[in-house]
Amino acid sequence: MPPATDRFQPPHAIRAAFAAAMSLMYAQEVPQYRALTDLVAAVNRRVLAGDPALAERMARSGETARLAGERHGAIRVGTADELATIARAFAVMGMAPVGYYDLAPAGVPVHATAFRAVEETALTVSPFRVFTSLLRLELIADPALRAEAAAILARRRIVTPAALALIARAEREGGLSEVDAAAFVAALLETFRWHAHATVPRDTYRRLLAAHRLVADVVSFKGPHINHLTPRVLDIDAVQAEMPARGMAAKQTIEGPPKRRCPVLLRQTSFTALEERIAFTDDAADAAGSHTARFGEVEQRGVALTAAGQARYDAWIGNGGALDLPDDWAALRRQGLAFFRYRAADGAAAAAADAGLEDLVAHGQILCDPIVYEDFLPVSAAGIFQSNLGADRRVDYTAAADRAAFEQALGRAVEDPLALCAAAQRASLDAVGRVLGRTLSA
Ligand code: OOG
Ligand code: NI
Repeated sequence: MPPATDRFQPPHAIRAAFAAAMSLMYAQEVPQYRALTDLVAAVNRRVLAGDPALAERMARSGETARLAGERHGAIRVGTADELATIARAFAVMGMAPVGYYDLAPAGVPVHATAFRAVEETALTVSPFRVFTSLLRLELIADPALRAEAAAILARRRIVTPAALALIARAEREGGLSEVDAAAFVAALLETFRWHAHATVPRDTYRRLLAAHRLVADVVSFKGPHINHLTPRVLDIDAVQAEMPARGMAAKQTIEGPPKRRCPVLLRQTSFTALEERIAFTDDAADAAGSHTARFGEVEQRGVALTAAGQARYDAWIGNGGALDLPDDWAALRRQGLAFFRYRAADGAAAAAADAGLEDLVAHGQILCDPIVYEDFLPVSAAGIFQSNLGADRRVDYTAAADRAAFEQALGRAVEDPLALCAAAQRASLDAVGRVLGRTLSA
């Protein structure tokens, strides 16, 4: 008998297959998405060809392999039950909730997490992430509308019975066979499909829309349609500049840190949401209404910052001025502002026994590469939401963040992004230490 796990498809392979299936579906649904991924592929080829050092570093860290298929997407769910179910579905694919994002201060009545792989090797197989927002119904001011929205949401089932059965089997048996995994991917895809038929009459939609465009988007449809899939680009300024020539209306500004030689965190831009024909339940003919929800986005990822580095970024977001972060890999590393992955150079075992980490790095015995930021930025996410919801009217929410309620809905605590990066850096140092026969600290 083979060991039990050999019967199962690795979760990371299921995630990769799911990401590919989502990408295919979205390209069929939204042709502009294909135009965007074509542009990104062209820019990435150009950047790698023109920067051999970057190409080498990315190949070494496994980033080149994942780059072509790298995507993040976003969905918005309506209830605690829906969030819990989605969390179970993503767990089958090795995706855990990482981080808590409160969007209420930015006028968006949701809080969110990002489901993604957490281990380095798993991220290399597939870094696919889904930014998942939960509607905060309590932020709908009108109690009657709030109750109506809750009742509408209570009636729908966003995951098919077939997908639910396979989730339960994976939980019960510890995984899915290859055949079951393929069936699971196909069944789960249905949850994120676009439906041109709203589940509500026109007047209900209008009232939900008046409360907040996002409320209408979450409540009026059969399920949480994927609202964008974002490829990763190595030069976002190039994409921003070239989008119009390819027929895409780029958002005014790029979210996130300024352009730098040494990219940090995450920079994002998007093209505005499409106006799509939809039909209400009381429409005599099909597709008499319209709805804007789905858009296109690109992102450029840089190094993950430590708490100290993040504090400087947050200060810049809060106060403006100049971003107080050295634009130099060595300085970022030595000042403890960013996370790095260390590895021993070939032949490093023969290194002098009493040299410290910095000596060994300086002498090329130990090499280091920036650890990619795998998460999201709340202010940027708010900017992406806003540019796609339309800035017709600004809603102000005074409610405080409610991480406890979010985690209760989720059925577990979210993982801490900083702790994950610190652990990755630590593990790399430990591995180098084993090669060199000593203990190293950053
Ligand atoms: C999610 C917006 C956030 C990002 O990349 O920051 C996001 C949404 O519009 O549902 O995807
Ligand atoms: Ni996004």
